[in-house]
Amino acid sequence: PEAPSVRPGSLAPILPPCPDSPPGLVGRLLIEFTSPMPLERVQRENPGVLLGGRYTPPDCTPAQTVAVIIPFRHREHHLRYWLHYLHPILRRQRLRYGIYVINQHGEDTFNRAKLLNVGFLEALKEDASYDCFIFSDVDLVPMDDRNLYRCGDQPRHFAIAMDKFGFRLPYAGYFGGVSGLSKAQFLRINGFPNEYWGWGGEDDDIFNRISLTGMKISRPDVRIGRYRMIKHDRDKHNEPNPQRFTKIQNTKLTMKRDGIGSVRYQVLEVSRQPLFTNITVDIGRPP
Ligand code: UD2
Ligand code: MN
Repeated sequence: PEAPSVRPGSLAPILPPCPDSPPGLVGRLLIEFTSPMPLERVQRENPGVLLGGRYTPPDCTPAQTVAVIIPFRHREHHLRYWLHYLHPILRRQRLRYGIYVINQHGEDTFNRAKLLNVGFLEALKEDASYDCFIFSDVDLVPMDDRNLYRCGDQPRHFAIAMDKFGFRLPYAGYFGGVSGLSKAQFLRINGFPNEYWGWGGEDDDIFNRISLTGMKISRPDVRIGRYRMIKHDRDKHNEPNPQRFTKIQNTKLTMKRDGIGSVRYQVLEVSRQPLFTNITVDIGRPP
């Protein structure tokens, strides 16, 4: 066999492109949330993950660089399960990726979509080469590693068959849970809305933005897009937003002024942990 080629001026061999269908996937996975999951164990079991939750496959060059963005507050026990299951999956999928936990500071009303906008901007500040953004709830774990966390030529909805919805889509326009947009797709819809405070509606607004800009949602096979959600009660300060029904009627008007172009926030702390980057942010409060 030929010797591996070497880039001029560098000692690193040029690796072949990562395959479209990664070898070594296992398919359906056993996911459970009963045994406790200490962070030290998760760290021990993922030695290949670099500080801040970064990973690059050792044996091939991926086509994309993926930022996984998690909206977060007071869900440390969910995060430990998420990291335990997802790092090995993403590694088997041969992704170059980084994990960003966007932690809402304070106890004002939660705002999931605004946190996701912050994650998009802050991940790009860390590494301008991110070109694919996967937005994931902290409590959702895929049950099949063939559900590839990558971007395509249309926005992708990954969490299409959740245990809590009887492994079916709850409605045709459902876009919640886990979704993925390329950088260009995200900018085309002006990012996500900043004005949905509390639970609900923001995922439907994002769906509207995608439809209104002439894009179509792509989804995995229903046998593959299966998820388990860690059972939980509704958090404090994330009560259902009573304005959500009227707001989602007006996406066409609001999406131009409200989005990634208008998001205001203050980063309070960036901390690179062994398995993820934590970004604590003040996003303000509802008017
Ligand atoms: C559903 C959707 C979710 C979103 C939400 C409405 C599913 C599986 N997911 O989630 O994508 O559209 O409805 O807003 O249907 N979080 C915290 N701390 C908090 C509150 C929320 O970390 O105090 C984060 C966390 O990542 C959580 C996510 O926000 O997974 C969504 O909140 P949820 O899990 O309480 O809402 P759920 O399960 O109804
Ligand atoms: Mn949930």
